[in-house]
Amino acid sequence: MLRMFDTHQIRKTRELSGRLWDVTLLSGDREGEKRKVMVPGCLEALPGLGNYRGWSAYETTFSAGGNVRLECKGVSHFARVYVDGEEVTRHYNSYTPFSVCLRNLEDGEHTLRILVDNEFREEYALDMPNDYMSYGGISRGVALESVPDCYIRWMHVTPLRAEGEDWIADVKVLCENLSDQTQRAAVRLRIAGEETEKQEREMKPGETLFSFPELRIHGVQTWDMEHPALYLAQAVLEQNGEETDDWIDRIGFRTVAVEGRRVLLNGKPLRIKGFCRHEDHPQYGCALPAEAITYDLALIRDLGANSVRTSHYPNDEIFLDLCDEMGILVWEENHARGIPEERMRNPHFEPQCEQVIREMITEHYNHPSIYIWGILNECASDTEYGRSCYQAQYDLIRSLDTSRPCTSASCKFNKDLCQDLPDVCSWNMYPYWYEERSASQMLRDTMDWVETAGNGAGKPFLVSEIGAGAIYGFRDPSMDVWSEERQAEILGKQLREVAACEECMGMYIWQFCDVRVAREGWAMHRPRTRNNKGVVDEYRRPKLSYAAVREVFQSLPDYWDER
Ligand code: ADA
Repeated sequence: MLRMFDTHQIRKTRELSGRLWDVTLLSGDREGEKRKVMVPGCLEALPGLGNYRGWSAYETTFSAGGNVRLECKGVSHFARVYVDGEEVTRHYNSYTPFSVCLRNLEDGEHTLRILVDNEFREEYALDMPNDYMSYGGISRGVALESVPDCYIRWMHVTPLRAEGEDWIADVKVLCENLSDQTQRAAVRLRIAGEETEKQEREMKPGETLFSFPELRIHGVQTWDMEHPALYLAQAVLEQNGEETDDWIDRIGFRTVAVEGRRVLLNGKPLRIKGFCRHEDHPQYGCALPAEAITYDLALIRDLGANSVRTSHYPNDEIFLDLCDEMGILVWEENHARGIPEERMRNPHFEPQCEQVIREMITEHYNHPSIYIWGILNECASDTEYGRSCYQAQYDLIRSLDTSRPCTSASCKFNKDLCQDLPDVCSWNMYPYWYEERSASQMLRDTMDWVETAGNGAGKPFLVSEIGAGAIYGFRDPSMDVWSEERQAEILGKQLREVAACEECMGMYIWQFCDVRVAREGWAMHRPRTRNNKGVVDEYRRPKLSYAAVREVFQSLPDYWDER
């Protein structure tokens, strides 16, 4: 399953995932070993391959002819894609989709071979041994589509404002002409069941953008957390009076704005009660099926939370689709955790970060649940060079999307040079855990500094991480470190103290569930080679802190003006 709804009615599509592929391991002492592997899936979730690093070759076959568009939703970390033995594209970054159009493929059976590498290498600047597991494999779905020479690449719908019973929206549709001749084509829109406008154009070879500003959409409901009303938007491409291609996405009508110290959803000041969540599961690695993601979201809802931060990379669209449906707000961020200046100076770092941002925003633009974009968690925001990267990435986000605010999570107290750049100032803090100070004190100190020397005066302030660790099943009434009792007590104190601070718009708990960490590098020193700050363990079994969090979160309303 690639999405929670059909994305085409006219274009013929087929999923190449949801089936077994042949995999040959190509590295180390397992070289030559063959397996049948479910795609999507992670190599490390297979018996005996829990720590496999290196190259592997995934193979399957498909029957098709004519123009074929092949889309991979995520291959970790690096993919080289071959059709009938010829390399057709390559892509780095595990957490964003990529596609390739093959022109005039001969009718018949073809082989698809994807070489996958999950090694840590200099040229993969965003991956390093880290406080989460960098899994390997074709970890998200693969689609095969038949497209005409002129086809639709994407459609972006920007809800602008409600007017009585209606909504006003901007729509942009990007089309591509794969041929070397100019062709005439029209794009027609059907939004929320209603035919709207049609535009006809000459399409030169390459890309053509069709823009539909200020469209009036009649009688649609506003999307919000309580009533996440969703509608289908379809762009249809017509040539010579025939419908030749289409693109369907699911949209919600809502606005996000920043006003003073608050982020407003449809004009109402949001109070964030959230969890940071890694895509991680002992059985599936990072390739959680829809059922497992749904269970996570059900727990998150039960805990009284209203938001998830996709730390530290863009997530699978199934997760985003489910958040759209369940009215759960999403902070989605690019792929970077704790990267020091030295590595930010790697010549691949900036282009790779920017590519992730481009792919993330282009592909996920229409999700109403995404209310904020994040970048560069705990990177070198305390150096001039680091600042230049933050600046460039914020500029890029703002050039791609003006309808959402942006932020980044910092831990560089007293040294951060970047607080003037984001729309929301976000801080990771671990009072009572890594720090002796109380949560109220840490919050006060950080906010005072951001307001004055930090150059972030007057902006919304968000706690982007707060938490403590516990090992599931370790009970100790004397509250020793790693006991469930100690985590429950610390989290209860942290949350109550943050909730009492009205200038702070909300908080994200680090983290939803325990996760595997790299066995290479510093993180391997964590007990069990896991980051144990989950409120549930890796099997989603609630720790004592579950009840403590639930009590606080459920007592807090979703908006600041509701008492
Ligand atoms: C940081 C980081 C997280 C995690 C956390 C921790 O704040 O952003 O990824 O490593 O610390 O558990 O210490």
